Amino acid sequence: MATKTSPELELNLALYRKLYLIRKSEQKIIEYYPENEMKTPMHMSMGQEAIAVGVCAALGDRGQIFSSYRSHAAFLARTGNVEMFFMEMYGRGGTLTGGKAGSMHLASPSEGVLCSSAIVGSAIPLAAGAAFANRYKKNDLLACVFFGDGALEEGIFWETLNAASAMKLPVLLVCEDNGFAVHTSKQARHGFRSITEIVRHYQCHVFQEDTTDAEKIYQLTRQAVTAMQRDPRPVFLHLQCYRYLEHVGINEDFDANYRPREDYENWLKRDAVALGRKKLLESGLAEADISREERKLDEEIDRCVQKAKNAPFPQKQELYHGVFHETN
Ligand SMILES: Cc1ncc(C[n+]2csc(CCOP(=O)(O)OP(=O)(O)O)c2C)c(N)n1
Ligand SMILES: [Mg+2]
Repeated sequence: MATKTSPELELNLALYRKLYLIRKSEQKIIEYYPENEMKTPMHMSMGQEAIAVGVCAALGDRGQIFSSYRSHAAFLARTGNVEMFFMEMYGRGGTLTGGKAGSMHLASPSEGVLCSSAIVGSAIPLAAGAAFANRYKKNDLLACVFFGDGALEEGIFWETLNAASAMKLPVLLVCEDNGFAVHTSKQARHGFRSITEIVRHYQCHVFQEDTTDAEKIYQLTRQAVTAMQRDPRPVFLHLQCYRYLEHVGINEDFDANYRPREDYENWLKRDAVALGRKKLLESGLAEADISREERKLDEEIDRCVQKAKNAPFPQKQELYHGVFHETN
């Protein structure tokens, strides 16, 4: 293990483990998806991992996460449950969602992920509702929702921001701004210059950052939570990122001509996983120690992939279970 330890090194190691876990899990998906055994559309988090990792680490066990269909990073950052992750990718049973969640509806409420939803913006009011319930029950949970820049065009974002500001709901609204909704840039879609300029007019806290450093996002989220607790109001956390792969699927898409490969190459220079590793080396952790951590995670991912591939499919009678309200 680490020769020198400090709280800062411990934090960076914990963040790096999650960054590595998410990146490698998605690389496994890329490796195995062509076998056509994972029957779920894939909206990959690759390139955006630092946001979920930093935010979820800052919220810790108190975090109640809501997410979109691009939820791999949020799910793994909050739960670390690689086994359930691959069971769902392979549509197997043995999880709460019984293989029906796939990639787009990952949820494990007992581990802090309350829902992921494929409808753009639809998880935003649910998180505000959870914040309302938390305040009513006087518990110390922290409701937090991740959504893309496309959700800023949805009425439900503005309605929730308005209601949550008026009701002073302690909810974290985290915008993962990768600049695109499918293939359309935000410049072509947004009738405003700056989202944070507008949101600042609401009675909420606004934080923003353009970084791939999970530690910086962690610190910013801690500041946001402190602000929210001192002065209960929603937080709008606006974070820049870049999606490495196509909107849906496992491939690159620079030949689709809606964004240049140079943008990707520039973002890659500050890749979150590489940066996390570099920071560990700089803080004195030996290469061999980092590699040992990585091997452990690789083995865990391999074990979970094989377990999922060999697991039985759910029984036919499970098909509608949990889909419709059951009265008896
Ligand atoms: C209400 C709704 N409208 C349209 C769609 C189709 N759709 C799926 S993803 C997407 C783009 C969303 O972009 P963004 O919110 O920026 O998220 P990103 O994919 O970039 O993470 C759209 C329009 C949808 N799923 N839900
Ligand atoms: Mg987007």
